[in-house]
Amino acid sequence: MHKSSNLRKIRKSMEKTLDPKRFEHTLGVAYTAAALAMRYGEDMIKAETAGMLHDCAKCMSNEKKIAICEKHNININDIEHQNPFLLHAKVGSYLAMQKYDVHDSDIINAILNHTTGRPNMSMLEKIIFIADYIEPGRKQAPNLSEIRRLAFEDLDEALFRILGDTLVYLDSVEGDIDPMTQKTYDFYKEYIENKRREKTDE
Ligand code: DGI
Ligand code: FE
Ligand code: FE
Repeated sequence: MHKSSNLRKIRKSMEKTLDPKRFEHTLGVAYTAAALAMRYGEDMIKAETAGMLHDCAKCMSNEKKIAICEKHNININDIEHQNPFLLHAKVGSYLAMQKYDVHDSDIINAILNHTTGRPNMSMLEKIIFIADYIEPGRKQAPNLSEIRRLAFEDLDEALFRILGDTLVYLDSVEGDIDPMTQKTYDFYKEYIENKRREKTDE
């Protein structure tokens, strides 16, 4: 199947399975991801596909997400047990393969890691992680206009700002921190420090 014809089908499925607000957000992420792909020379169709599918499991009950994980041997950690909404990324990546016929591992990883991130993300994974945070429909986060600008100037700086602001937010609401969220922050803290140092040494 041609990549872009699958994309049209996926868009229709998302319109049916997501609630209207989540569908609006999804379109925002898909188009923002495509714009970032233009900026950074990444495959636009891949970016749009990953954006279109990233929250495909978001409007499913917690019971159903847990049932899918148990049925298909997808590991659920303690934090995910306590905060089952986190599972929408793992379940979403599974559905992307099984239900939406997407087999590109970079797209699957971008869906899988879109909530917590992971150390050493690919360009596409960073694009989806960032697009999710900055898409035009997002309103609550602090520093949004600065991060939106930064996203088109330096992807890693934008990523690091989002990771830091997310930890501050989770601390303020006393949310449990997934070990992967912390690992991702620690990795990019060191990564950014090295990158900034290299820049000033030039
Ligand atoms: O699905 P979306 O709302 O579009 O976005 P998302 O999948 O990035 O989820 C965003 C929420 O996830 C946001 O409120 C921060 C939260 N989050 C990210 N990492 C963690 C986390 N929540 C908990 N409890 N623990 C984490 O490690
Ligand atoms: Fe999400
Ligand atoms: Fe999202």
